[in-house]
Amino acid sequence: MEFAAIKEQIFADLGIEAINAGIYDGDWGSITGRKTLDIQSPINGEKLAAVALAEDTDYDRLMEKAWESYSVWSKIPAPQRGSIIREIGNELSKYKETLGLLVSLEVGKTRIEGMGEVQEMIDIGDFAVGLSRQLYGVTIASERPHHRLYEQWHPYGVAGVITAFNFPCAVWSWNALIAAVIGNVIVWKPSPNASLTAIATNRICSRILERHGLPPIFFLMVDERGALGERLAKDTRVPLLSFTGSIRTGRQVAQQVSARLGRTILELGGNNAAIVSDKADAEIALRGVAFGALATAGQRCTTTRRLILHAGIYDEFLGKLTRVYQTVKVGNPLEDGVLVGPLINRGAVDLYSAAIRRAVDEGGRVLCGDEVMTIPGYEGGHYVRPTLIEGSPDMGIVCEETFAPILYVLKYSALDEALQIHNSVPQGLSSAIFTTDLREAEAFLSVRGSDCGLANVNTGTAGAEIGGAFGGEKETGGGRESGSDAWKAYARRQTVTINYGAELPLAQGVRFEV
Ligand code: UN1
Repeated sequence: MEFAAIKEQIFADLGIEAINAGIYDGDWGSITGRKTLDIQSPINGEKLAAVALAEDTDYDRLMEKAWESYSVWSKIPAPQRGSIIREIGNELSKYKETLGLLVSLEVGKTRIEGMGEVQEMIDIGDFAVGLSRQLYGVTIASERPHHRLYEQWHPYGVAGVITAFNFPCAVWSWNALIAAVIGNVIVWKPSPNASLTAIATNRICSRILERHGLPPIFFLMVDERGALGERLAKDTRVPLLSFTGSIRTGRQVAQQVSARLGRTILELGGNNAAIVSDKADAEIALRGVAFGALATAGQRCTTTRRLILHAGIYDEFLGKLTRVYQTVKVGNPLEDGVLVGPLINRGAVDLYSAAIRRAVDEGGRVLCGDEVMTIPGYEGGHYVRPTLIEGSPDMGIVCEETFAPILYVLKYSALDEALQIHNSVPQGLSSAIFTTDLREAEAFLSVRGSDCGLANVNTGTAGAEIGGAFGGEKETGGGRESGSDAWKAYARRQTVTINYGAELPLAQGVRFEV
C-alpha cells in the first residue's frame, strides 16, 4: 500500500485530523487560537498533520484536574484498577496495526517494529493487571511485645512522564500503566516529534475511563520547546517525574527535581557494547550485533554502538559484518525487506555526519557507510548508510552516544582487556557478550564484569523484554522501569507500627516514665 493510502486509512481509524489538540485534561483542548506544530514524516518529509500546542496557561488547570482525579482513582481498589488496565490493553490490541503504522509514519520505524512497540504496551498492560493483585508489602518481626510492623505502598499522586521520540508510546506505557495500577494519575509530556502517536495512544487509553464514567487519569500536554517539561520538573505538585532522553537534558531535569527534593526515574543515554569472543557462535553473534546496531536505524537507547571484537576472529567477523552493512536494505520502512528506515530529522543526519568526521579526525577508519542517502521517491526523507568505523576506545567520540547507525569496532586479545574497554565509557545501560565459553560468560556477569543495568549473553544489547527491570547505571541515570519490582519506584513506602497491647514498650529498651 502506498504512503498516502496508509496515511488515509490509519488517520481515519485513529481519528487524526489536519489539526489535533495537543492537550487532554479530561477534555481535548480547543485548537483555535493556539500555536500549531507541523509534524513531518521522516520517511519522505511530507507534512502528516499539525498539533495545537499546550500553553503555559493550560498547565495549572491541568494540574488541578489531575489531583482531583487522583482523589477518585486512588480510592478504587487496586484489582479494580487492574481490570480497567485490562480493558485498556484489549483496546490497544484492536489498534495494534494502525497505531503501529502511525509510529512508522511519524518516527520512521519499520512496520514490524512499529507494531512491536504497540505489543510492548499490551504486554506491560498484562503485567500491570497481574501486579494489581500483587502490590505486596512485607511484615517484619517487631522487637516489642504485642506490636506489629509492616510496610505498605501508596501512590505518590501525580506522576509526570516525559518521553523521547524513539519509543513514542511503549516507554510511556512502562511508566503510565504501572503507575496507574498503583493509583497514580499521569501527566505526559511527549517528544514533539512523536506527538501524533502520543495523542492517538492517550485517546485510546482514556476512552476506557470515559466509558466507565471515571475521571481522566492520563493527562497529556504537547509543547514544542520543553517549557512545560521544565514546569513539571520544578513543580512540587509532581512528586515523581520519569524522564527518558538525553544525558544533557536529564542532568538539568535531575537538578531541578532534586532542588525541591522530588523523585526522579531517569533513563538517559546508552553507549552499549557487544563483546564478540573467539569462542562465540559466529552466526548468532553476527545477527545479534546487526540487530542491536541497525534496528530503529541506531536510534534506541539500547543500540549497540561499540563492537569489542576478539583479534583471533577479527578479520573474518568484520568481513561478514561489512557485507551485512553493505547489503542491508535502507529506505521506506513501510516496504517489505527494508530493515533500516530514516533518522528522525535533518538535525539527526547532521549529527551522524559530524560524528563520522570527528571519528576520522580522532584517528578512526571508516570501513563502510558514511553516506547521506537519497532514496528515489522519498527525497524528503532522512536516510543515511549504516557506518562501521574501526577505532580505539580512547577516541572521544567513542565515549559519546550519537543517535545514528554508527558502530565503532574495537579490537581486543584478552577478556580482561575487553571488560576494561567495555566499562570505560560514562554510560551504563545495556551490554552483551557473545561466547559459548561458560567461564567467559560468567566473568562478564560477575561483579568485575559488565557495569550496566542490562547484561546479556548470546543475545544483543537491544530488544529487552518488559518482564525485567529496564534501566542503567552511571550517566544513564540509575532509573528502573517496566518489569520485576520496578513498580516500587512509583509508590511511596510506608512503614507501619501497630501496638495492640495494653502497655507502651519503647524500642531499643528506652524507658520514659512520666
Ligand atoms: C529505549 O530505547 O529507550 O530494549 C527503549 C529495547 C526496547 C526498549 C528500548 N525494548 O531495545
